[in-house]
This record gives sequence, C-alpha cells and structure tokens, in this order.
Amino acid sequence: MRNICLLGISLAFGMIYLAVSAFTAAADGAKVGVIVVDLQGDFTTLKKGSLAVAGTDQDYMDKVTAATEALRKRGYPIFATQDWHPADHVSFYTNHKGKKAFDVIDVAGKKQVLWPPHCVQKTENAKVLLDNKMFVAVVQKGKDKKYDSYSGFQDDGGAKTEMNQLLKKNGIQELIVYGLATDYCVKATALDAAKAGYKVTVIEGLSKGVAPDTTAKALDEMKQLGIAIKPQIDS
Ligand code: VGL
Ligand code: ZN
Repeated sequence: MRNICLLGISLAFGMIYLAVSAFTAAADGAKVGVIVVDLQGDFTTLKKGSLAVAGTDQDYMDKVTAATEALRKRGYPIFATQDWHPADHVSFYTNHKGKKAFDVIDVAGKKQVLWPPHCVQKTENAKVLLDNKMFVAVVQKGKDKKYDSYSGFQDDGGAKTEMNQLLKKNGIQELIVYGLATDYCVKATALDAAKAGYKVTVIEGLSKGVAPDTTAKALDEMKQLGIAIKPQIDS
C-alpha cells in the first residue's frame, strides 16, 4: 500500500515536472530565457536621460513592460543587464581633457566612443525601469573604471560577468534579447550570447538604437552571425 502511494506521488510529481518544462520550452524543446538590456533612465527620453535614445518614450516603455510580462507568464526566466559606471569611468568624455561627447579615442588598442556621463552607480537614472520582481537576476556591467562593457557577458578587458554561469545554472539554451541600445549593448550582448553557444533572437521592435546607420549595421552583423531578428515577440 505504502509503495503504491509513493509510486502515485512520484508519478504525480513527474507529470507536474513534464507539464512545467513543456510550458517553458521552445517548439524545439530548448529552454528559453530573456535578457532585457540596459532599460535605464539615462538611456530614455522618458526620464530625460543624459544619453537618451530616440523613441524611448512612455509608449516604448509600455510595450517593453507588456512583452516582458507576457514572456515571464510563459515561464521564461527574465534576466536584466544594468550599465553601472563609477563617476571616473573611462567612457565619459568629462574624464578626458579637451574631449567632447561622441569623440572617439583609443583605449587599450580598442576604439572607445566618449559618452556623456551616464548610469553612474546609485544615481536615480541608473535604475532599471522595470519592476525588479520580474527578474531572476540583474547583471551589472561597466563597473571597472578602466574598461567599457557593452556586452552583458564581459568587459573590454575580457573580465567576465556572472551572466553565462547564471544562464547555465538556469538551464537556458535559447535567448530572447531586446532593450537599449540596438547598436551598442543589445548588439554586443547578443553577439556574445551567440558565441557562447545560445540560439539568439533579437526583438527589433523592443529595441532602439543611438544612430540609424550604426543600428542598420548592427542588425546586419547580428544576422551574419546567425542571430534571428524579429519585429515583435511571437504571440
Ligand atoms: C550603452 C553607450 C554607453 C548601451 C551603454 O546600453 O547601449 N551605450 N553605455
Ligand atoms: Zn555605459
């Protein structure tokens, strides 16, 4: 009797497990995760950010919020990246004498765009604009003053964030990526994800770029590397 009971309980748990994993898997059976990139005040016109990307108004925020909520309800674990710079960060033009915003200099053999100061640690406009309860984890990047870090996986000095380990720990094989900005942090994060072996889809309609030419180039480059570009999330 006791054995039959135990068998019944294990069968029930087994079925619940199967039902839940079927729900969180893509059509090909892979487990899907989401990375929302740098959805922070400083990158939005909504919050009058210092590096506001065109088209990041209330309407954009509402779309991103609704889509992220829908993906979470499908059971997909949601991750966020957060640009999180010290005030003396190398990417700020104000930290380079005689330079102005959007000048390009050489840093450790790499081209570095000089930005207006943005996403300074603990400032109001460095906050992620989605309810933190949505996220399994928020991965901060660009904390080392010596290196920029467009990618959520690693900085320009090669130092890895916890992103890949977090995704592995959560069993993620496929990623949906969107946010700000298409031509910088979305692109770098999607490319590193693809290089790390994830199947990647970038949602163009939930991402906005700093400039039209670099955005068009970024979309091309991502496609070349096998990243799928979709206008919206599948309904
Ligand atoms: C970003 C420029 C500087 C981005 C971050 O999130 O795309 N762009 N820092
Ligand atoms: Zn930055």
